[in-house]
Amino acid sequence: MYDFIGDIHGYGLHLEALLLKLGYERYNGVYKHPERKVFFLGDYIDRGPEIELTLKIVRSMVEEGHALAIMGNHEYNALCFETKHEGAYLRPHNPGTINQYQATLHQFAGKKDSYQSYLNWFYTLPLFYEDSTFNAVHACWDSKAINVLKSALNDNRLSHGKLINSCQKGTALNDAVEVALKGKELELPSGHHFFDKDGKKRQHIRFKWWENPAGKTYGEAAIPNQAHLNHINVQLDPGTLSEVYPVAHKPVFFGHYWLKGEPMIQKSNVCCLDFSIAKKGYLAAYRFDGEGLLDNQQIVYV
Ligand SMILES: [Mn+2]
Repeated sequence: MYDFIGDIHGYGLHLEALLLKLGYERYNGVYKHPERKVFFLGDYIDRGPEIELTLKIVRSMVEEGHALAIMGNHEYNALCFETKHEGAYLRPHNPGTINQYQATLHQFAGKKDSYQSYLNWFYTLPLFYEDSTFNAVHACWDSKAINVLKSALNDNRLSHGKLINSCQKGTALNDAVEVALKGKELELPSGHHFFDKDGKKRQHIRFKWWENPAGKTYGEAAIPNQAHLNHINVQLDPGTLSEVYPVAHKPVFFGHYWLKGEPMIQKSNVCCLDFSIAKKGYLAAYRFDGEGLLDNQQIVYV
């Protein structure tokens, strides 16, 4: 069965420590386990000090059949940053996007060929994965978005052409990629905003898509929690309420949300494994044996 691992963000030495803790051993440069495989949930690059090591470990495990890996928004953003269409980059090169990508650009400076081979590899990463016992996606499992991706993509993967299409705002494919890789957001009532972990002004909150936000405050619905928004009640336009991941569904695994504190599951079938290794937090894994009800005892972290 699978050991799910959340956002690594270039913390390759922590990844090695976590793999050893999970009982994987390195043979001929590749980590493997006699009975188990890793399922990597995306966001391998950016921020941390060992991005190349991280990519090397993940890719070699996938290529030798010891792991599966899906795409995170950072790999998607990297492809968009590096791809030109009609004279412009799909992801504009401005101080904000360069800043987010800085560690990767810096660590691969002078290693263009090696980085290009990883960019090519990013195209092989599916945007989501559906198994008979679990669902996995980088940020948000929403059946409408997943169905759009299923019908638009070949084998749930992007091609060069689909990457270009996926950047066209207002299309179903763009919406679906945004939801699956970056999660769902709620707009704050006019006049309200906050500053995120990078000091960026935000007028939308990321919210817990596995709970109904109706009847909550923005602070309660937000992930991670935003206590300063606890006095404002969520206002939803009728009809805009997106689905809530049903309690009776098979477990869903994802990362993306920069959770704080000791790693734990969110609900018995909802497991976010991003515990902010890139913000002095933890790199977390869930040892999954096919159970329908998840259990905090199965979480391992460094
Ligand atoms: Mn992410």
